[in-house]
Amino acid sequence: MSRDSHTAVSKFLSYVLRHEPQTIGLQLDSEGWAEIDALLEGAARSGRQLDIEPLQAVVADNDKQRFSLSADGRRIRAAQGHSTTQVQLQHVQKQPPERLYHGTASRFLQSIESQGLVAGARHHVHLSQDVETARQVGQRYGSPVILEVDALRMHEQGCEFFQADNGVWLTRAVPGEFLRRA
Ligand code: HQG
Repeated sequence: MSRDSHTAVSKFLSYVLRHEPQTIGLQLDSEGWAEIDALLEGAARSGRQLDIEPLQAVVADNDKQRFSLSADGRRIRAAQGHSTTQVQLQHVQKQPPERLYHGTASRFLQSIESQGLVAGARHHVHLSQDVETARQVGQRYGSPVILEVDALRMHEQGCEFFQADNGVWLTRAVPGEFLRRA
């Protein structure tokens, strides 16, 4: 599969598995799982020809392991990043490392200084284990800025942290007192 069509399939899967499953008449369970047959049928009904092989190739090769298959191979879900209220993924709670990182754009800094990090449309704030990953996340929105999060101290004060199947760290919000420029 060409890189372009790989990206197109990945974007389509993100759209229906994280945000708008109803646009193809797809039902996700509360853990985010969809029947692959129903997804392919829903895609076809909506005029999008998607076959099982490219779908499996995107799951296997995805640069960020965005999608997982169930053990029986019949269901698929997005690892994280949901905004649809159909899903309340029970991520495994975990003690975070001392520091985590958040990449953002300089134009958001003023607002982040006054409100801390908020989840926005997604269910969680996304944090990275290393500075380089955070930089890649931040540069999607403009000139990147890296914020360091006192994750362990937050955790010790009762904030829950989760790690998604693909290693991304998640928490509900990060108050300003736990943030500094890296
Ligand atoms: C910013 C991609 C103003 C926040 C990436 C971010 C990641 C605030 C933007 C994953 C704010 C939200 C998530 C505040 C936070 N005021 N701006 N108080 N608090 N923000 O895309 O973390 O390709 O929803 O800094 O690689 O950028 O989708 O979150 O810039 O892993 O798999 O509001 O999405 O992965 O943007 O990215 P997003 P994110 P995928």
